[in-house]
Amino acid sequence: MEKLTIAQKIIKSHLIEGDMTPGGDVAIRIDQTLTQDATGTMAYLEFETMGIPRVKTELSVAYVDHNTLGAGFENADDHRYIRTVAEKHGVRFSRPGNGICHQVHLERFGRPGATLIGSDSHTPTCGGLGMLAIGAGGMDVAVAMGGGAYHITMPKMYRVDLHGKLKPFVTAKDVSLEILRILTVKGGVGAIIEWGGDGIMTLSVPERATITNMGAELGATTSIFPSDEVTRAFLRAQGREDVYVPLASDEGAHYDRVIDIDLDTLEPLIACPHSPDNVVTVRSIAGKRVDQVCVGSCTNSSLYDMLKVSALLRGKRVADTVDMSVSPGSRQVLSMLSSCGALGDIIASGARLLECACGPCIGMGFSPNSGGVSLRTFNRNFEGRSGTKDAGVYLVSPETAVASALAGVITDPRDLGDAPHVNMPDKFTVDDGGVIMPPADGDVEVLRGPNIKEFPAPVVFTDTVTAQVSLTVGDNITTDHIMPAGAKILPYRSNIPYLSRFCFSVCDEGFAERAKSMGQSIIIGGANYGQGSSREHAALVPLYLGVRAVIAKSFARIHMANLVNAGILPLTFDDPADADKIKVGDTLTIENIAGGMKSGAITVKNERDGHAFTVNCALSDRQREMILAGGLLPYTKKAGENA
Ligand code: MIC
Ligand code: SF4
Repeated sequence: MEKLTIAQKIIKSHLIEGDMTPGGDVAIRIDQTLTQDATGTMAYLEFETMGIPRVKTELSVAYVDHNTLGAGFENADDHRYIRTVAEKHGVRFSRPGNGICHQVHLERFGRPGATLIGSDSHTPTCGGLGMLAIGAGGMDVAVAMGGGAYHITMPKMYRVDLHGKLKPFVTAKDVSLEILRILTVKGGVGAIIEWGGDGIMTLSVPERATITNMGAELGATTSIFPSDEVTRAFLRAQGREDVYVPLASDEGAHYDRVIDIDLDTLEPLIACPHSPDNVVTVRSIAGKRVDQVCVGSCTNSSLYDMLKVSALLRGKRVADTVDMSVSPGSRQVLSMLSSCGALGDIIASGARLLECACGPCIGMGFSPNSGGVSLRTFNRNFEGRSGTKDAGVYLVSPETAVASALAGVITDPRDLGDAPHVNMPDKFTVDDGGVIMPPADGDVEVLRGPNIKEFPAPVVFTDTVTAQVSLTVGDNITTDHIMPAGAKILPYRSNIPYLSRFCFSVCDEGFAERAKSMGQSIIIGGANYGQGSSREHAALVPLYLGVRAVIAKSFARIHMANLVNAGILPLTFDDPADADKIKVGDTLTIENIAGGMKSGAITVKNERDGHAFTVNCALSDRQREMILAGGLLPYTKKAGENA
């Protein structure tokens, strides 16, 4: 009999079409979806165009956790739109303040063996309880809510085996940083990472979720742990043991790569600016001044993390020169911290309590001072993401965060003496009052504010495109470069024309105007173009600005899918050296697009010097048709008409 990995088993049990050979296109049935508010407005606008009265999934949840500052009417209007559209179509609505989507989903909704897609790149957090949880663009989530299949390129399987047990003050976050050090931010592209080995029995579900969460930073399709007695205990404590099923890979299952990590020899680690894989030991940079420390985010905001933080802060004060914030991941975490008294220790230490939301992680407040050094328990430290362009953001464990906040300089937490022992409750306090259930009849008026604008009209491809190059960029361009977030811009996620002014503003202030004046244009990118967030705005905004194709050395998975969904042609250089020969303002002719997409190779000519080069087009049949139709929405409409 065929020996399967955990992910292969879940894919097989949800397979609608395709063959499971790595690199092939597979379509899978989706059991659950999640959206958050920064990508959700778009996803529901897209869902509405499909004309489907009620979602067809087992469960769909709309969270509000990103845009919670409410500096103007925009956030409140968008929340009201999401609440009403969710109620109308049978989606549960997790109110602002109820918590970060991934933390709440892990606590209350995720289940082993099921499939989840979410319009957020950290959706793999639920892989911590044996779920196949994948980040996707809003359009893909809209299609899944409507009962459509989710298409992915069948990934390779990697396995990471953990051995032994973590030493005091060394944490699951350090495991995440270690694997980033080994694999880098490109190392997981095209792969699903399964975690195993005897060491995983020592890790609780929230710790496992810290690890699967940061698999997003490796570029992996997702990451997954087995579902075992640890999973069962977590679900029981959440009052949800009924959804438990055991899940393990078959003995002898094939992995394309196996990595071993010895937990006993790991040390506290830190990712230095401006990339999560820029990892060194905390010890090696200890003593550096720290201006700000932030604890929270979907990576490290569980009750377990917060109890450790509180125990380490007990009876101590944050250094005078440090501004420290703590954002618990969910209302459940916050209320349990408060009822056991641990919250008091955090408050007494001088740390500032922020609401249960993404907050500083996405630059929604708490931006560091000019040139500041900020230590964060988060998952991304891309340039400018904190809201302060010249700040240096470092990623650490909660333990390292507290040790450094107390000392005012980067400090190895092992210098604190004895590690705190925290007792986890056998039962979490369950109160799902923060999640509004949709009425059965869907008789709800959807309320839209003036901030909600139309999304860009699709463009159908002609066989030859001649356009100027509007931008050339290097490797590892993130979606935070393409379409920045932060307190000033994030409220406009449902207003593509306004957002477009800020496209690529982090690296090239003149891009938006230039692209617009060119009418239609082409972007030249490096390797791993579009890593990071799942925001489809990083494709919709360039589409609005007239970008027809992106030619890169390689693409990150979700962004490439978003480009195709938006009807922008993603092409890769056959010879990466050709990228360096192209300048902004050059006119490129892309010939025989329909035929080239089929054969997989297209010829591009640079009209400036006559240089012709080959680009590859690795698209599935379905994706090719999508491009020719002008993207996923017109394609879905057409498919519906032909059905
Ligand atoms: C992020 O961490 O970058 C975000 C904000 O959660 C994004 C989604 C978004 O841009 O709205 C993500 O990771 O997908
Ligand atoms: Fe929110 Fe940050 Fe997690 Fe993204 S990475 S979902 S912004 S907490």
